[in-house]
Amino acid sequence: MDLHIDGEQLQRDLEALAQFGRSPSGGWTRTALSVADADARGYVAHRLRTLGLDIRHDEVGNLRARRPGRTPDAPVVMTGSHLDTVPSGGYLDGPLGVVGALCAVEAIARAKLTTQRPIEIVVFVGEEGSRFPRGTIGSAAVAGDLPVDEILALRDADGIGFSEALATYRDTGPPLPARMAPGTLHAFIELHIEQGGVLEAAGVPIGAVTAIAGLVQHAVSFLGDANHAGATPMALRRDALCAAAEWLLGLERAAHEIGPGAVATVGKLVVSPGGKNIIPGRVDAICDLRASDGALLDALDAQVRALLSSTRPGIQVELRPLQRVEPGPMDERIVAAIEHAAEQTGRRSHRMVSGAIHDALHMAHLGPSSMIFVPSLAGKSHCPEEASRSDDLITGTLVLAHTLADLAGA
Ligand code: HGY
Ligand code: MN
Ligand code: MN
Repeated sequence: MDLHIDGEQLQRDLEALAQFGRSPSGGWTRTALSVADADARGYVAHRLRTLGLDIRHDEVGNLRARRPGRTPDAPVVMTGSHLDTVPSGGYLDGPLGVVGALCAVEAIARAKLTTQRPIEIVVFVGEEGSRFPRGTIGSAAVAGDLPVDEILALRDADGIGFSEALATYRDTGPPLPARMAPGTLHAFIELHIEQGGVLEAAGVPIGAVTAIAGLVQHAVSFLGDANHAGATPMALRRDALCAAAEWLLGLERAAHEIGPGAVATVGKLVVSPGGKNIIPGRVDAICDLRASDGALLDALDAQVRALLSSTRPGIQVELRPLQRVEPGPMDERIVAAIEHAAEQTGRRSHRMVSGAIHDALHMAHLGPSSMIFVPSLAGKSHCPEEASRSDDLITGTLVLAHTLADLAGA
């Protein structure tokens, strides 16, 4: 099959999306259902229209655009990713999977290929969890892992409801049901940057993802006693920040000791009342635990809780579970299709596990799924330095096009 990716169009699309949500502190901050997110999604909708696709939105704001197949109601081959970012994140995490899907379908159309099955591009809402208490919102809704009414009831830190914020998307007309019926998905493939350094170190341009690590996130609060920083003797203090610090270092030690593939992070921590001459009375933190194996994730979670129960005297602790997504395998048939597509383009590929979580993890609960990774320069991601070689971006998109054409029965 002779498919060709318009690399300049791919670059133009990435640059167009990068106009939305630039952060004054560097990088991009495009939170779910923000104006910047809506503007980026509007650009993608415009590009989907130029492809002549049938565009719909669903109940939770996912954008769905379908290219019909010769057998219209055959189970669909889906591809896509997200547009929202972490605070001061990069411009490729998410957008590459959306723009790559656009350019891959464009290449299939340019080659005048019809396919047995429909191909559908999806833009998932709220993958990063930067605004609402959890992430992978759109894909969890499509896969039926999270009820729609629970999503619509989510509230952000300012108390704004998800259903209220949906208005920012300015969608018109009746929405599709978010949940896809079992048996309607033939395959799901997500193109994504690796967000690690394995492919770059191996000098291989394509990763075929065999499994995705799972995630547990908790909100943890330490309640001590705010008091005068100068007049309060050390023996009389109930310093919430020192208690949190002891827990944090215990968390780090636990992740090291539990074994490879287990990682723990506290990226968000708020000290209150926050005066430089006040003993911290309260600390609110969010811990993020990951492991590629369910038992490892359980062991890490148990350690986090055990450490909290041995917090220093005089400090009260509260733990509020935010999210748990089980680690999961990808589908061998889809992984093999990605490897075959890479071969067809004359490229090597490398089988690997994803340490980052992705929408594909939920889609795998609905039907056979996998991911195509492209190398991240210096393994950096979730930061302004996130970057990849443009040749690799084009290669990943070309492999996606071949995989879609193959699985959709071109
Ligand atoms: O956190 C993650 O792994 C993903 O980037 N949301
Ligand atoms: Mn991310
Ligand atoms: Mn992502």
